[in-house]
Order: sequence, then structure tokens, then C-alpha cells
Amino acid sequence: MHAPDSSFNDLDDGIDFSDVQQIKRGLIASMVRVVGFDPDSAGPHDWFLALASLLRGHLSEQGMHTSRSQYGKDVKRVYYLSMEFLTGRRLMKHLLDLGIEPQVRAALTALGQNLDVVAEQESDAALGNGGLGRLAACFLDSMATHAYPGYGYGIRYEFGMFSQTIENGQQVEHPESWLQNGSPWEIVRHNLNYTVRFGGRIVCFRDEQGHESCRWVDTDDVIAEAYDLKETGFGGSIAVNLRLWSARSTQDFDLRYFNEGNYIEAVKEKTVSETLSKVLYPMDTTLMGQELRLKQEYFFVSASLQDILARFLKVHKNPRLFPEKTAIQLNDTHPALAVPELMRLLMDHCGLNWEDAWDITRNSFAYTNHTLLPEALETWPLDLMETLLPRHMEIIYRINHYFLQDVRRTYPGDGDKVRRMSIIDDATRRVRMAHLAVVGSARVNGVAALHTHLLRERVFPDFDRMYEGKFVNVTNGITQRRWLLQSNPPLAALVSEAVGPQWIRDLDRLRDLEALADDTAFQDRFLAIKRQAKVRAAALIEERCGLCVAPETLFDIQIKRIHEYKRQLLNILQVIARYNRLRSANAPDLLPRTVIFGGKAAPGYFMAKKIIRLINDVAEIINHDPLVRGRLRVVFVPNYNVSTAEILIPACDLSEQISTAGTEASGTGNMKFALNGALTIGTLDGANIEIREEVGGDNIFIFGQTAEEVAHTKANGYNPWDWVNADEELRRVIDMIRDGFFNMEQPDRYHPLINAVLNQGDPFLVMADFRSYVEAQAAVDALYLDQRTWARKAILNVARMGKFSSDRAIHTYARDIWGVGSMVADA
Ligand code: 4GP
Repeated sequence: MHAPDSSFNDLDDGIDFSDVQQIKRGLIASMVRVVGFDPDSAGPHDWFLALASLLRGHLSEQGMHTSRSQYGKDVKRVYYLSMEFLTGRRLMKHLLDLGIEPQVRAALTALGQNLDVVAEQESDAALGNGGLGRLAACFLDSMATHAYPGYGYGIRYEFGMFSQTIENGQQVEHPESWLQNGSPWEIVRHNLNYTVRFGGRIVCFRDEQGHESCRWVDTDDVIAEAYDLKETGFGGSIAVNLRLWSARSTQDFDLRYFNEGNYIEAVKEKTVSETLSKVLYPMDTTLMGQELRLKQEYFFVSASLQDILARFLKVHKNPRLFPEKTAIQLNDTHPALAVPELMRLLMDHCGLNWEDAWDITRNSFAYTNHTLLPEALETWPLDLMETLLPRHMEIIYRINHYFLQDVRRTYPGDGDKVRRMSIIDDATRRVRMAHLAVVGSARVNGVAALHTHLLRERVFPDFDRMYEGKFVNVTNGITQRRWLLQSNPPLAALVSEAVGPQWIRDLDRLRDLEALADDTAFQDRFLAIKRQAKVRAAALIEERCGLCVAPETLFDIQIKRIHEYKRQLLNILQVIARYNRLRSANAPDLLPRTVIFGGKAAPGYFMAKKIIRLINDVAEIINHDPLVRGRLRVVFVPNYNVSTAEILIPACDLSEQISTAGTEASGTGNMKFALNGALTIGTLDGANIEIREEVGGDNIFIFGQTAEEVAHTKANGYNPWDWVNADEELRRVIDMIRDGFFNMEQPDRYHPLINAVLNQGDPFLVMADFRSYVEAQAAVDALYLDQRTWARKAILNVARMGKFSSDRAIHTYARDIWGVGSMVADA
């Protein structure tokens, strides 16, 4: 496959990373040659760059070995197309994967540096909003660890998720460029680029045999340029490539303007094109119909598919083999334009006819849905699509035409069904991207058992009936490498000591911990580690919020995007009720608690921002009230991101997973917390249900209405006031908020919030679940008093988390959806 003299097994300057001296020399060389700084005066950030550059060379080498072996075996590959990859920092991950953390630490120490300080220099790459983006990052890790021939494609946003500060209790957004100081991990490939086209018109002609072919002409073009990041797996021998596209103008200067002396006009075109990869849309689970977003979607889809096809055609001359050698996963509908794009490439570039192209297309894709919220189902206006992507619109019309023929054949005379299932919504004149993705995919999956059930029953019932076996479930998972090994080294070490280190690749091994759940010596060590993590989190809170919190108190944490359905509001109502109890004359002996919130609200999401403010206003009053000192604190940790999660999750006693049943597709934070020995208080929603199945009903606090009950309550004319009026404690809490108890300076501040919840039907049943939530919280208090029993249950939670590894999820995708094998198993 490659010439023998291109072997690179013994590169002259290759470093033996088990040798501290060699690493040290390598670091100095990297500092001098790559960073270009004198090692004598270099600071931690320079050393971070030197170290990252050194590792990048090594990772690139691993990547090349992986790639050669994939070509050599001509394996089936899997491509993960995602608008978001929330990877967080990479340095420590790579060191752990390669197993060289102690050596690198020693080498840096010899150079007068501390690895932890150096690692802190890295910016947190937040190229994603929340769950769906972080899931993508966990999946790359599992694919690399288990040697699946995986490949990620996304966008190299210059500005990722905004950074958040809290000013006067309110969220303020600031642009955050993870690239401000450059990213030493990237391998820049200026010469690997594709043209992505927009606008223009279609010219079609027929040859003598009657074959029609079309050309897309007079387009506005943008260049997509590749930037590669190597994702290591545990053990470090395999690297999966994450290719992110950056937009570059096709023209640097428009010479017409330049010659007229109008310099600014001359570069305008360049600036406009390059905005395509400028910024991540900071909304999760909500639709925003902007043209720029649609362009971003097409931009990354087109570049990725051109690249995928080029790689395939390098080896295979026959495009019909494509589905045998390629599986493409669509992470939500954001990349759904991949369906018409592949059709276009196969027909207009490879010369295939419609039938063959369609056969290949629908056997190559699979689509994961991540949310049931109706407002998140993407649709795009027909006229916008026709203007921006005229060829794709033609293809979509034709896909829809044949598809609806099928529907009519299967259900003769059912015009309603045809209207409901159509990819085009005639009433609103929009394209339904989810329908396109379902029709164009071989498999569609939900991300937890309940979610998949509801997808089939409520969102896509017609499709489910028509396509038997198309809808499947793959419950989400998380990588234990980042969420235990890396983020909680003391607990990871204790676990390894107890059950051996195999859990790092096979999380089911944690099951052996069950035998130690009653062992008091083990419990003591477990509790000591929890306390140590709480001390660390307390330091973070002090630094970010200027607040002192006591590690002896129960740490009750809700960190995730701020969303009405996730019900941070329910949590803060419960906090207020607790505050009232503590202040009453016959205050019960309530356990001291620190209630911690964190999360970002979409910048235009009025209610979510109000909720943040309410939490902060309530915190302000409670934290300054001497009556409750030492018994209740409320903290809102600003700028929640992956790095913050890595510190807070190990410190958690009580994990809040309290969404209205039937709204949270899965959740993955719930898994991370339990893996780190927190007990969950939660509803029977998303993956909580499966967590309960695994850990046992005695080891989790479940409350609230089930998804079925929620539907029933709503169908029977739910009136939130009935619940408020029937519950004196709740009534008082609502009155306090309404009367401005927490915001005397502007007492009506929360009227819109109260009004929206109580007078507009409380769509997320906050009032209906309040009482049962408070009762569950009381059970938490009672149990926490008994530290032995608490520790026992927490240990059992850790022991029973095997199912929630992203390794299990990836093995399932590989087997049931992609039909790909592990390279190791293949060997
Ligand atoms: C999230 C879901 O809200 C969450 O329940 C799920 O665990 C996660 O995807 C991964 O599947 N959805 C999004 C989104 O992040 O933007 O729709």
C-alpha cells in the first residue's frame, strides 16, 4: 500500500516517553524550535505550548499508523457528523491515555514547572452547547479506545460557547475565543480544502441515452479548510481524527474595488464568507431559523461528504460499494442536508442514476434524535432553501415525491397521513429536517429507553409503523476515562486498588465493588475521598463567587443548561421552602446543605435568564441571613463548562436530575454524578429510569409524576393554582417571590415568571411535582444523617454504573447500526 522507505517506525528524533530525561530534552527542543522562546525565561503557558506541540507530533504519528492500518485492511469506516464537539481541555486526557503523566510531571519538575499549573493554561474548547456535543466527545474517546475506525467531522468555530459572568445576579455573555493564543493541538491543512457552493441556478441536460445530468452554476463559493485534532484512546496506540472545517474566502481581494482604491469594499467579501465558521449558535434544544445557521450546516456537511467520498474513491472505483465501506451518523438533524448532498455528489459528480444514488444514500446514513421538545425540530423555509441550495431543494422534492408515493401505496386514501408525513410542510412552506433524516437513514435512534419509546409513539408514530425495525434505542453513555480516571484520581485509584484497573476499558468490572459496600474501612476511605473533592470544589467556589462553603455540609448540585424543562425553578422553590422552615421558630433539625447551581442560558431565552436571576437573588438573601448561617447556602457557579464539571462532579453528594418526566431525552450528567458516588434525586425521566433499574430503587430518590401521569394530568385540564392553593408551604413560597421578598429594590421583578408559570398552564408541572419533591428531599436529609448507610448506597451506585459507559453505547452502535468491527478484533 505504501513504499517501504516511507516507514516511520524509527524517526530519529522520536522520543521514548517512558524516559524522563528524553522528555525533558524533547520539551526544551520543542520550546526552542516550535514555541521560539528561551527556556530560561519561559512561563507556564509557554511550557504548555511546548508540551502540547511535542505531544502533537507523537499523536500525529499514532494517527498515521492508525490510518495506514485502516487503509491496509480496507475496513468499513464510521463517520460521526456533528455540529458540536464539546471536548474540553485535552492535555491531561492525552497524558492519561498515553500513560505518561508521571514521567511528564517529573520532566516538568526538573524544568522548574508544575504540571497542574501548566495544564491550567489550556483553554477549554467549548465547541458545543451541552449534552449532544459532550456525547460526541465521549463517543470519539470510546471509538479510539476500542479501535473502531471512527472519524469525527465538525466546525472549527473561532468563538465557541460564550463565557458567562453574573452581574447583579444576571447572566452576561462574553465572546470566548479558545483560539486566542492559538491551539497547539491542531494540525492545519491549508492544502486540504473543498469548495462549498451556495445560491446560483441549475442547468440540466439529457444525453443521447436520455440520462439527465445537472450542473449547478453561478454560485457563491466558500472554501472549507481542514484542521485536524487527534483524539487518543486509552492505551494511546490508536488515534481517531476529528476534522473541523474552517471557512475561507475564495477571494482575498475583489480587484475591481481594489483598483478603485476602495480597500475596505475589496476585502468585504472575504469577511462575509469567513463569518461562516466564526461562532457557535449558543442555543440548545431550541430552533432558530437564521440563514447563517443553515449555511453553517450545509458548509460542514458538504465539505465532510466531499472528503468522505474522496477517501472512498481513492480505494474503490465503484461507488455502489459505498454503504459497505461507510456508515455516517447524523448527530441530530443539524447535518441532515447530508442526505441530498450525497445524492447530488453521486448523481452530478459520479454520474449515477437516481435509483442507484438513492439506494446508496439511504443505506449509508443513520440519525440520532436528541430531544422531544417540539420547538427543537428543525424546519427551514422553502424559499430560503430554494435560494441558497437550489439543487438540494430539487433533490428533496424528488425524494419526497417518491416517498409519498410509497406512503399512498401503503395507506391508500389516507390523505391526512400523507400530509403529516411529508418532508415538505405545505401549510407553513417549510422543509421538515427530521422527516428528511428519517427517510434518508437506515436506522433512527433515541438515546434512552423512554426517549425512544416516546419518539416512536409521539413524534414519529407514522414512520414507526411504516418502517418496521427502523427505530432503535441506544441509551447514552459517558467515558469513564474522563469522568472518573481523569477528573477524580483519588477515587479512580481506590477503585483500581479494590477491583483492579480493568474498569478503565470495561466499566462492568465495577460490579466487584458491591462486595465492599458494607466494608466500613472501605466506606471510610470512600468518604474521605468525597470530602477531599468537596474541599477542592469549595476552593473553586471561593475563587469564582467569593463565597465560603463548608465541605461538611451536603453538596446538592444541579449543573446543566438552564431550561424550563430541566426545572431549576423547582429546585429553587424547594430551597426557599427549606429556608422558611429553618427560619421558623420551631425549626426542625435540618441537615446543613450547600445547594449549588451552574449552567448557561441561551442569550435570547427570557425565562431561563429570569430563573438565573431568581437563583442569585435568593442566594443573596439566604447567604446573608444570620438565622440560617451554617445550615443553608446557595451558590450559582458562573461559567459552567467541562473543566468546571470536572471539579464539581466528584464533589457531589446529591445529584439533581429533576426534569418533567417525558422531556429529558436521556441526560448524561446523571451518569457522571452516580459514577462519582453521588446519590440521585430525580424523576422517572430519560436515563434516570435505567439508572434506577441498575442501582436499585433503594439507592436513588425518585419523585414526581411519570411520563404517563404527566400526559394524563395535562389531558385532564391541569390548573397549577389548584396545587398551589392546596399546599400552604408552596403558597407561601410563591407569595414571597411575587411580593419581592428576595428583591425589595424591584418587587415586581418576577411577576413575568410567576405569571408565565401559574397563569399560562405551568407546562412543566413544577407545581404538581413540588410536594413530592419536598418529601424526597426530606428522605435525603434523613439518610444523610446516617453516613454509613449513605456511603453504602453511594458505593453501590458506583458499582452499578457499568451500563452507562459510552463504550457500551459505541459497541451497540457498531454492531446494530453501523455494522463496523473493532480493528483489534479484526486483527
Ligand atoms: C441533549 C438532551 O437534552 C439530553 O437529554 C441528552 O442526554 C443529550 O442531548 C445527549 O443525547 N440534547 C441536546 C440538544 O444537547 O441540543 O438537543
